[in-house]
Amino acid sequence: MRQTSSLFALVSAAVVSALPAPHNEARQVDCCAILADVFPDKVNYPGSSRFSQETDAFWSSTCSLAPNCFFTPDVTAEVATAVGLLSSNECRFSVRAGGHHSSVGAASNIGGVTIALTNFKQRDVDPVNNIVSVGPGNRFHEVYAATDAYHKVAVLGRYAQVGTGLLLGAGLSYLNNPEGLSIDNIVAHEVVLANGTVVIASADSHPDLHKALKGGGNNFGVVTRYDLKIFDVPEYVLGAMPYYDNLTYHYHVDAAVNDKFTHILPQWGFNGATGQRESFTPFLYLKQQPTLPPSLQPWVDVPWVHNTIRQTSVLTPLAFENHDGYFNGDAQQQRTITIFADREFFHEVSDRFHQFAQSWAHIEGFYALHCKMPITPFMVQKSIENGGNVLGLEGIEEPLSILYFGVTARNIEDSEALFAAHEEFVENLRGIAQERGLLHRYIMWNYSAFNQAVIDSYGPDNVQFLKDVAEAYDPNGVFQNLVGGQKIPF
Ligand SMILES: Cc1cc2nc3c(=O)[nH]c(=O)nc-3n(C[C@H](O)[C@H](O)[C@H](O)COP(=O)(O)OP(=O)(O)OC[C@H]3O[C@@H](n4cnc5c(N)ncnc54)[C@H](O)[C@@H]3O)c2cc1C
Ligand SMILES: *[C@@H]1O[C@H](CO)[C@@H](O)[C@H](O)[C@H]1NC(C)=O
Ligand SMILES: *[C@@H]1O[C@H](CO)[C@@H](O)[C@H](O)[C@H]1NC(C)=O
Ligand SMILES: CC(=O)N[C@H]1CO[C@H](CO)[C@@H](O)[C@@H]1O
Repeated sequence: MRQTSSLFALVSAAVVSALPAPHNEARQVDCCAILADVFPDKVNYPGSSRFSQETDAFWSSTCSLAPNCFFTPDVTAEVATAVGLLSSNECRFSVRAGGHHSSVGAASNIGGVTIALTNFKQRDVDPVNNIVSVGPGNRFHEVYAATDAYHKVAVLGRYAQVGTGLLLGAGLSYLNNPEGLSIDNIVAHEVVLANGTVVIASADSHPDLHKALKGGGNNFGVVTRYDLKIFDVPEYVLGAMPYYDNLTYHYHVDAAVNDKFTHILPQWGFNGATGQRESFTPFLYLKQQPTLPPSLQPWVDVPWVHNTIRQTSVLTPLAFENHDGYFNGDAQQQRTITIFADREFFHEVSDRFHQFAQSWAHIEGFYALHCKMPITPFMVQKSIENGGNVLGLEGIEEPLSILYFGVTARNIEDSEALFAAHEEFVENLRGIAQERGLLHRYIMWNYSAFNQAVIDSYGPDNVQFLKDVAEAYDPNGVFQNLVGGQKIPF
């Protein structure tokens, strides 16, 4: 098990308070043993190879923590039995899909049970009704591969190894400009509720729960299947190009709005070991074109070192290309704020982040990553057409930009000071954005840190709606009190 002893020392007071309180400790209930009685082969203790495998499945070393056991169910009925037992015994537990959230305590815990959904590999394509049914244990490259076979694609994350937890928070995807966020393209969720009941949540069945899950994260149950819309795709133009703020601004206010076949992810990185800025900007065009479309042309008119532009009709290779250079096991912190796209502020943010990154270059394995990603009024309109979500973005009249900031350190010992400085940096930027009237309250769940108030950022009406749904489906507050991560502010 990696670095467990140092981790205990480094989990700060703030982090501990974000983890649920150990309800049953006084009663000495052995929650792993309760599960092992029923599922002797599916409860994995420290020392077993499966325990190590599940520990290594977390992207950030700060998130793997030290549960007493990993429970590795194969089918929904087993999740249902287990959740019923964990709830009734007041056991702390966590739910982990792909393990790529960087928020400590979101998908594991210390001394409790972590349900690892690794074995839920269903990916059934229904090309007639244009649905793919996806088990939560899939990584996105597996889902891309399943639909590539039919020349279809779902509104998924862009990186090969990222997991389906993305489908509970928001979901930035290649298809955002024409189809909206990932959460808005889910037609049904199969959910295990706190009392072990299994329900299908869709527009026709438990629509309130269905809507609450579109942004509500792990607050309502364990999702054991997602039915996702899939779309026909012709050949794409895709590849990767350098990062330029002016072009990024142009993308937000022009290409993303006026040419919905585009998708661009402008990424700016700083490598501490080389002191070099690096940029890698995946882009694609969702329409067959003999030549590069005008909306992408500016990105090849600037100087670039290497590009991989090609025509293709499959997306799996792009998901791997994007993921190149990302691996599990470093200490990671991600933070995010949302602003209205602004050319001058875009430059300023990049300059300030570069200065910040330079000041941490001495730390082993240091890497800093920054992205600016649009949410356009059309995307919000799509959400409304598809039944709505709980993010509270309705009414925006100009493109928003999700500003992502991530820092990486090789050693967990370096992370405390780095993460604190990173927080200060992002909070300072938030203050500047607010002063200039550029701040939007939204905090995207998937790029948030544990102490960013994500659900509060959805606005009071959505918070009230989520409270009502949580009270209806989980009256004892199991997912509020026993499961960590971003909680509803009760
Ligand atoms: C390299 C990298 C690339 C990324 N790229 C993108 C991107 O292109 N677009 C984007 O939008 N985001 C992206 N993200 C962010 C990503 O959306 C989040 O990290 C997301 O939480 C990943 O889901 P996961 O299943 O891998 O994580 P996990 O840590 O396993 O899960 C995240 C959270 O969801 C909960 N959860 C997961 N599955 C279930 C379930 N079935 N039932 C109940 N609760 C559940 C967990 O309890 C946890 O709180 C990226 C992150 C990384 C590290
Ligand atoms: C960005 O655009 C602005 C306004 O058009 C221009 O003044 C500036 O020189 C551009 N910067 C770069 C680096 O191209
Ligand atoms: C389980 O919880 C749901 C939602 O609160 C409720 O409708 C259902 O009746 C409960 N089932 C049992 C067996 O208690
Ligand atoms: C899309 C999305 O946000 N997915 C995940 C993002 O992170 C949260 C917080 O842990 C998860 O619960 C979401 O499932």
